[in-house]
Amino acid sequence: MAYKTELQSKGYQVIEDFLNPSECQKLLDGIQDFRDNNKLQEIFRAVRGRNLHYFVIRGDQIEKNLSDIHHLYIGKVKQKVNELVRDELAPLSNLQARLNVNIMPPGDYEYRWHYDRNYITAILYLNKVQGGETEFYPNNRIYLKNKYMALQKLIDWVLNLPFIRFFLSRKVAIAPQVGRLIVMQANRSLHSVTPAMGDHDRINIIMAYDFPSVEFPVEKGLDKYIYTRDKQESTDPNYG
Ligand SMILES: O=C(O)CCC(=O)C(=O)O
Ligand SMILES: [Fe+2]
Repeated sequence: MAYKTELQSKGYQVIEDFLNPSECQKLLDGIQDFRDNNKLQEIFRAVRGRNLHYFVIRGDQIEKNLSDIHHLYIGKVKQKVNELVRDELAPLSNLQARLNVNIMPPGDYEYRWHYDRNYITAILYLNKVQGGETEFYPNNRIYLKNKYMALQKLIDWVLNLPFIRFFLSRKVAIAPQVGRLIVMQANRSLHSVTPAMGDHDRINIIMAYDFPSVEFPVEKGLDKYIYTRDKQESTDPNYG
Protein backbone atom coordinates (compact mmCIF):
# COMPACT_ATOMS: atom_id res chain seq x y z
CA MET A 1 0.00 0.00 0.00
CA ALA A 2 1.60 3.23 -1.12
CA TYR A 3 0.03 5.66 1.32
CA LYS A 4 -2.16 5.53 4.38
CA THR A 5 -5.82 6.44 4.43
CA GLU A 6 -7.22 8.50 7.29
CA LEU A 7 -8.51 5.29 8.86
CA GLN A 8 -5.08 3.72 8.75
CA SER A 9 -3.19 6.67 10.17
CA LYS A 10 -5.74 7.40 12.90
CA GLY A 11 -6.63 3.77 13.63
CA TYR A 12 -10.38 4.34 13.49
CA GLN A 13 -13.16 6.46 12.07
CA VAL A 14 -16.62 7.30 13.39
CA ILE A 15 -19.54 7.73 11.01
CA GLU A 16 -22.66 9.34 12.45
CA ASP A 17 -26.15 8.35 11.28
CA PHE A 18 -24.93 5.46 9.18
CA LEU A 19 -28.44 4.11 9.67
CA ASN A 20 -31.43 6.24 10.55
CA PRO A 21 -33.50 5.63 13.71
CA SER A 22 -36.26 3.71 11.93
CA GLU A 23 -33.74 1.40 10.22
CA CYS A 24 -32.16 0.75 13.64
CA GLN A 25 -35.56 0.13 15.20
CA LYS A 26 -36.41 -2.41 12.54
CA LEU A 27 -33.21 -4.34 13.30
CA LEU A 28 -33.89 -4.10 17.06
CA ASP A 29 -37.39 -5.50 16.49
CA GLY A 30 -35.90 -8.45 14.59
CA ILE A 31 -33.41 -9.08 17.40
CA GLN A 32 -36.21 -8.93 20.00
CA ASP A 33 -38.20 -11.42 17.96
CA PHE A 34 -35.19 -13.75 17.84
CA ARG A 35 -34.75 -13.42 21.61
CA ASP A 36 -38.42 -14.21 22.19
CA ASN A 37 -37.92 -17.53 20.44
CA ASN A 38 -34.36 -18.49 21.38
CA LYS A 39 -32.52 -18.57 24.66
CA LEU A 40 -29.27 -16.67 24.35
CA GLN A 41 -26.22 -18.02 26.07
CA GLU A 42 -24.68 -15.87 28.72
CA ILE A 43 -20.90 -15.81 28.40
CA PHE A 44 -18.82 -15.14 31.47
CA ARG A 45 -15.03 -15.32 31.63
CA ALA A 46 -13.30 -13.77 34.59
CA VAL A 47 -10.44 -11.55 33.42
CA ARG A 48 -8.16 -9.31 35.43
CA GLY A 49 -9.06 -5.67 34.80
CA ARG A 50 -12.31 -6.21 32.93
CA ASN A 51 -14.35 -9.42 32.55
CA LEU A 52 -15.90 -10.86 29.44
CA HIS A 53 -19.59 -10.90 30.37
CA TYR A 54 -22.23 -10.59 27.66
CA PHE A 55 -24.85 -12.28 25.51
CA VAL A 56 -24.14 -12.93 21.86
CA ILE A 57 -25.98 -13.91 18.68
CA ARG A 58 -23.36 -15.54 16.44
CA GLY A 59 -22.99 -15.02 12.69
CA ASP A 60 -24.33 -18.46 11.80
CA GLN A 61 -27.54 -17.73 13.76
CA ILE A 62 -27.81 -14.26 12.19
CA GLU A 63 -27.45 -15.61 8.68
CA LYS A 64 -30.35 -18.04 9.26
CA ASN A 65 -32.66 -15.81 11.29
CA LEU A 66 -31.79 -12.14 10.85
CA SER A 67 -31.15 -11.73 7.15
CA ASP A 68 -31.36 -7.89 7.22
CA ILE A 69 -28.29 -7.82 9.45
CA HIS A 70 -26.45 -10.32 7.30
CA HIS A 71 -27.19 -8.24 4.20
CA LEU A 72 -25.89 -5.13 5.88
CA TYR A 73 -22.67 -7.01 6.65
CA ILE A 74 -22.03 -8.21 3.10
CA GLY A 75 -23.45 -5.06 1.49
CA LYS A 76 -23.60 -1.50 2.77
CA VAL A 77 -21.09 -1.85 5.64
CA LYS A 78 -18.57 -3.81 3.57
CA GLN A 79 -18.78 -1.11 0.92
CA LYS A 80 -18.15 1.62 3.49
CA VAL A 81 -15.19 -0.25 4.97
CA ASN A 82 -13.61 -0.73 1.56
CA GLU A 83 -14.12 2.92 0.74
CA LEU A 84 -12.30 3.88 3.96
CA VAL A 85 -9.36 1.46 3.52
CA ARG A 86 -9.30 1.93 -0.28
CA ASP A 87 -8.92 -1.81 -0.71
CA GLU A 88 -10.96 -4.96 -1.27
CA LEU A 89 -11.52 -6.54 2.13
CA ALA A 90 -13.91 -9.46 2.45
CA PRO A 91 -16.09 -11.07 5.14
CA LEU A 92 -14.14 -13.67 7.16
CA SER A 93 -14.73 -17.30 6.27
CA ASN A 94 -15.52 -18.14 9.93
CA LEU A 95 -19.32 -18.07 9.95
CA GLN A 96 -19.74 -17.74 13.72
CA ALA A 97 -17.13 -15.11 14.37
CA ARG A 98 -17.42 -12.78 11.41
CA LEU A 99 -20.72 -11.25 12.42
CA ASN A 100 -22.15 -10.92 15.93
CA VAL A 101 -24.90 -9.11 17.76
CA ASN A 102 -23.59 -8.21 21.21
CA ILE A 103 -26.12 -7.70 23.97
CA MET A 104 -25.22 -6.21 27.33
CA PRO A 105 -27.89 -5.65 29.93
CA PRO A 106 -27.21 -2.74 32.28
CA GLY A 107 -25.18 -3.50 35.38
CA ASP A 108 -22.69 -6.22 35.74
CA TYR A 109 -21.80 -6.78 32.05
CA GLU A 110 -18.67 -5.69 30.20
CA TYR A 111 -16.29 -6.83 27.47
CA ARG A 112 -12.66 -7.68 28.26
CA TRP A 113 -9.64 -5.82 26.86
CA HIS A 114 -8.54 -7.53 23.66
CA TYR A 115 -7.45 -7.27 20.06
CA ASP A 116 -9.65 -8.83 17.40
CA ARG A 117 -8.16 -11.59 15.23
CA ASN A 118 -9.06 -9.71 12.02
CA TYR A 119 -7.86 -6.46 10.49
CA ILE A 120 -10.97 -4.25 10.36
CA THR A 121 -14.01 -4.39 12.63
CA ALA A 122 -17.10 -2.25 12.11
CA ILE A 123 -19.24 -1.62 15.20
CA LEU A 124 -22.77 -0.40 14.56
CA TYR A 125 -24.76 0.81 17.57
CA LEU A 126 -28.49 0.31 17.35
CA ASN A 127 -29.45 2.20 20.48
CA LYS A 128 -28.29 4.85 22.88
CA VAL A 129 -27.50 3.86 26.46
CA GLN A 130 -25.75 5.45 29.38
CA GLY A 131 -22.25 4.07 29.80
CA GLY A 132 -21.48 1.05 27.64
CA GLU A 133 -18.70 2.95 25.90
CA THR A 134 -16.30 1.23 23.55
CA GLU A 135 -12.87 2.18 24.90
CA PHE A 136 -9.77 1.74 22.81
CA TYR A 137 -6.15 2.67 22.19
CA PRO A 138 -6.00 3.33 18.42
CA ASN A 139 -3.09 1.64 16.65
CA ASN A 140 -1.31 0.95 19.95
CA ARG A 141 0.02 -2.48 18.97
CA ILE A 142 3.28 -3.44 17.34
CA TYR A 143 1.67 -6.04 15.13
CA LEU A 144 3.56 -9.07 13.81
CA LYS A 145 0.83 -10.31 11.44
CA ASN A 146 0.13 -13.72 12.99
CA LYS A 147 3.79 -14.64 12.94
CA TYR A 148 6.03 -15.15 15.97
CA MET A 149 3.11 -15.67 18.37
CA ALA A 150 5.30 -15.94 21.46
CA LEU A 151 7.07 -12.69 20.65
CA GLN A 152 3.71 -11.03 19.90
CA LYS A 153 2.47 -12.04 23.34
CA LEU A 154 5.56 -10.60 24.95
CA ILE A 155 5.27 -7.31 23.06
CA ASP A 156 1.55 -7.08 23.87
CA TRP A 157 2.28 -7.69 27.53
CA VAL A 158 4.95 -5.00 27.72
CA LEU A 159 2.97 -2.39 25.77
CA ASN A 160 -0.06 -3.04 27.93
CA LEU A 161 1.65 -2.58 31.28
CA PRO A 162 -0.41 0.26 32.74
CA PHE A 163 2.39 2.81 33.05
CA ILE A 164 3.73 2.07 29.55
CA ARG A 165 0.23 2.33 28.10
CA PHE A 166 -0.31 5.57 29.97
CA PHE A 167 2.75 7.17 28.38
CA LEU A 168 2.57 5.68 24.89
CA SER A 169 -1.12 5.52 24.01
CA ARG A 170 -4.11 7.78 23.93
CA LYS A 171 -7.38 6.27 25.08
CA VAL A 172 -10.54 7.03 23.11
CA ALA A 173 -14.07 6.34 24.40
CA ILE A 174 -17.03 6.24 22.02
CA ALA A 175 -20.56 6.17 23.41
CA PRO A 176 -23.40 4.23 21.82
CA GLN A 177 -25.69 6.41 19.70
CA VAL A 178 -28.50 5.29 17.41
CA GLY A 179 -26.99 4.53 13.98
CA ARG A 180 -23.40 5.43 14.88
CA LEU A 181 -20.72 3.33 13.16
CA ILE A 182 -17.11 2.89 14.27
CA VAL A 183 -14.66 1.38 11.82
CA MET A 184 -11.50 0.28 13.61
CA GLN A 185 -8.15 -1.37 12.88
CA ALA A 186 -9.15 -3.90 15.50
CA ASN A 187 -6.16 -6.25 15.41
CA ARG A 188 -3.93 -3.24 16.07
CA SER A 189 -6.05 -1.37 18.65
CA LEU A 190 -6.61 -2.70 22.17
CA HIS A 191 -10.31 -2.30 22.98
CA SER A 192 -13.04 -3.14 25.48
CA VAL A 193 -16.52 -2.11 26.63
CA THR A 194 -17.50 -0.48 29.93
CA PRO A 195 -20.69 -1.51 31.78
CA ALA A 196 -23.95 0.00 30.57
CA MET A 197 -26.21 1.81 33.02
CA GLY A 198 -29.85 2.79 32.97
CA ASP A 199 -32.75 0.53 32.21
CA HIS A 200 -32.25 -1.06 28.81
CA ASP A 201 -29.84 -3.40 27.07
CA ARG A 202 -26.93 -2.11 25.01
CA ILE A 203 -27.26 -3.72 21.56
CA ASN A 204 -24.81 -3.44 18.69
CA ILE A 205 -23.60 -5.31 15.63
CA ILE A 206 -19.96 -6.37 15.26
CA MET A 207 -18.78 -6.97 11.68
CA ALA A 208 -15.32 -8.39 10.89
CA TYR A 209 -13.38 -8.00 7.62
CA ASP A 210 -9.95 -8.91 6.36
CA PHE A 211 -8.06 -9.61 3.16
CA PRO A 212 -9.54 -12.65 1.40
CA SER A 213 -8.42 -16.05 2.73
CA VAL A 214 -6.40 -14.79 5.70
CA GLU A 215 -6.16 -17.48 8.38
CA PHE A 216 -6.07 -17.06 12.13
CA PRO A 217 -3.97 -19.42 14.26
CA VAL A 218 -5.78 -18.53 17.51
CA GLU A 219 -9.19 -19.29 16.04
CA LYS A 220 -10.24 -22.59 17.62
CA GLY A 221 -9.48 -21.78 21.23
CA LEU A 222 -10.70 -18.24 20.85
CA ASP A 223 -14.14 -19.20 19.51
CA LYS A 224 -14.63 -21.57 22.43
CA TYR A 225 -13.60 -18.80 24.81
CA ILE A 226 -15.88 -16.03 23.53
CA TYR A 227 -18.93 -18.00 22.32
CA THR A 228 -19.34 -20.95 24.70
CA ARG A 229 -19.39 -21.71 28.39
CA ASP A 230 -17.06 -24.67 27.94
CA LYS A 231 -14.18 -25.09 30.29
CA GLN A 232 -11.01 -23.58 28.90
CA GLU A 233 -7.57 -25.17 29.13
CA SER A 234 -5.88 -21.81 29.49
CA THR A 235 -6.92 -18.19 29.96
CA ASP A 236 -7.71 -15.93 26.99
CA PRO A 237 -6.25 -17.74 23.95
CA ASN A 238 -5.24 -14.41 22.46
CA TYR A 239 -2.88 -13.76 25.33
CA GLY A 240 -2.34 -17.13 27.03
O1 LIG B 1 -19.41 -3.97 21.73
C1 LIG B 1 -18.42 -3.30 21.43
O2 LIG B 1 -18.43 -2.07 21.40
C2 LIG B 1 -17.13 -4.00 21.06
C3 LIG B 1 -17.20 -5.49 21.18
C4 LIG B 1 -15.97 -6.17 20.69
O3 LIG B 1 -14.90 -5.63 20.75
C5 LIG B 1 -16.05 -7.51 20.08
O4 LIG B 1 -17.14 -8.11 20.05
O5 LIG B 1 -15.00 -8.01 19.62
FE1 LIG C 1 -13.38 -6.69 19.60
